[in-house]
Amino acid sequence: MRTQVVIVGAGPSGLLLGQLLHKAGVDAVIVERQSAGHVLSRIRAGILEQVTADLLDEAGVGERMHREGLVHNGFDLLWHDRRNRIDLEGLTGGKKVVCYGQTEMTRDLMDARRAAGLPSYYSAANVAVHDFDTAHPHVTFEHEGALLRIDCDFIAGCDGFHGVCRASAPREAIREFERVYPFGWLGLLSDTPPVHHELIYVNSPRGFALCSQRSLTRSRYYLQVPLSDKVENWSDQAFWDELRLRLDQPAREALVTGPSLEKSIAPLRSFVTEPLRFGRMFLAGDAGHIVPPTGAKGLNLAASDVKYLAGALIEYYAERSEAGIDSYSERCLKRIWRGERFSWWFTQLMHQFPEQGEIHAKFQQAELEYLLHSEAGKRTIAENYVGLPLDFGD
Ligand code: FAS
Ligand code: PHB
Repeated sequence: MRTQVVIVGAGPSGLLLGQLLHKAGVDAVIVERQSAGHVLSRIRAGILEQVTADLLDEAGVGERMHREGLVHNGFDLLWHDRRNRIDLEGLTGGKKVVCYGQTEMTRDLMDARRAAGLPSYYSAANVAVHDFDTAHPHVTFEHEGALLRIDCDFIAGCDGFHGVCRASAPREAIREFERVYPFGWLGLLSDTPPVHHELIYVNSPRGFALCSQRSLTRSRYYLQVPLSDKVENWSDQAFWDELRLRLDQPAREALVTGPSLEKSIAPLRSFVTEPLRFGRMFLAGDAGHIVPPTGAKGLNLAASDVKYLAGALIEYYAERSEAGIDSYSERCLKRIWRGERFSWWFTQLMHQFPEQGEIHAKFQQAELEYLLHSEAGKRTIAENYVGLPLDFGD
């Protein structure tokens, strides 16, 4: 079998890349380790930057996001029992974010791919990438008992943090930068109305909390928990009780609790791979980088990688130019490092770090007091949260 691009991974990165390439007449096959149902069962990101929302429109899958997504003009930062609204729209000259779950975005992309009859292999086992340092790469995998091989021009490694593509890059050609945080996020999804019409990020002495949402009837909450914690240690009641202790009185009164639809603990890390290109194999999304979700950047950085990669591959086939391919890694990494920096900084600002001693709490207090009493301070939060322009700093 032969195609132009093999995309490894059917998460948002792989599916969005497949859709953008299809719209431009570039053939691609997606090879995914899990079943489609398993991919859709993951509960992950919830906030889309305008760049990501625009990409969904460009891919022809933005209709339900516009119908069901919730446009947010700001969010609250709760600290010392005081709400401080970050007016995203006012501080960034009109920019906003869209609250639309990653699961729904993935579903929209899967539906579009299926409707177009595009080739995807789910439940593919032992996926391996070969000869990407030559002009004739190929991918092998087992599917329904058969060993398959797909020859291609390019391989897009959209297979996430635990994927095979980054792991297959020559060790001497790769640099990895990592910081692991000494806590995780315990997330709970419930069919209850959100506690507030916008998100509430909480810096509480008991730990970070986040009140987010998926719709007007479905909420997503997070609590900072020790890395040693286990989700089975947390009954729904224990979760709601701890969340209440971290909220202010108006939120406690507004909180509607209910049974969890999903509950899980996600570890937090900052991670970047350099470069993102190895011959004819490219890494995009979580395959190349990970951020702590505090800044809502993970999915959005994946989307900008895909925008650059789709543009480079389309340019190659349309103009036989390798300019976009040659600049792919450098262009992505500039934006990735800005997203990594903001995600790390906002995580440091909003979480408890007891192991860093009392002085860290004092620095945090001084920084929050400055930021929340300064127009410039709030603007720096707002312009990073809505997403810096793609050509920022060019
Ligand atoms: P993904 O990991 O989503 O997808 C990779 C795909 O590749 C998966 O379907 C996987 O099964 C497949 N794959 C892996 N190995 C393979 C192989 N060998 N062969 C074939 N396929 C293979 N971001 C936010 O902005 N906000 C959040 O709140 C947030 N919460 C998160 C919680 C968790 C637990 C995790 C892990 C991430 C979270 N993220 C969050 C980040 C997340 O949204 C990612 O940024 C997003 O999923 C990136 O999408 P992909 O790059 O497609 O990677
Ligand atoms: C979410 O809704 O899952 C979410 C929102 C904002 C974040 C992280 C997660 O910063």
